Amino acid sequence: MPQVGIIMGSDSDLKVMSAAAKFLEEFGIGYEMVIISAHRDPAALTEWASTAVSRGIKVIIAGAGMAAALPGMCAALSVLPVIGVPLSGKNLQGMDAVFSIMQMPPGVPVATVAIDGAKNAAILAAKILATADSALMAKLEQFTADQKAQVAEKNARLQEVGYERY
Ligand code: RP5
Repeated sequence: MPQVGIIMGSDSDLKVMSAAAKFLEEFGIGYEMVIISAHRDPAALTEWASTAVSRGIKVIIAGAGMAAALPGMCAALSVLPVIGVPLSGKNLQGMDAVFSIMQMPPGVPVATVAIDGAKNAAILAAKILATADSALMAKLEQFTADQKAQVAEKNARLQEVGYERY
């Protein structure tokens, strides 16, 4: 049963957004993934976002580039938490999308991750789901501990071999 809805404005967004799907798969979190454009097909977006709750979706991850209306419109059309992923790849390297997605009016929040930060969007979605899922919380605690161990390993190697041989 999908708990996360991953939506993007174009197939040109897919390469970056696939990092979100990959993380959710690693964590055993069901998701659906769709390409729907807010500007090119607003009716399809309205249908998808306004029925997300009834499909069992709990968090929406929305990636878009350029004018990037998609995350904001998902937040307008659904009460679900929306995580926006500003995408680069066009002329302004994602600065256009990041400002668009961040600047939501009061009352309609979108949590915005870094430009092309699809993996972090999935981690944040997992953290939201984990507040009501203790098994998932335990997996995230392990994930955090693993990351910490990796940094310690890197530092130990640096101390051992020095920066030139690292
Ligand atoms: C946005 O416009 C999409 O999210 C995409 O990042 C960008 C350009 O889309 P394409 O022209 O590549 O289809 O709506």
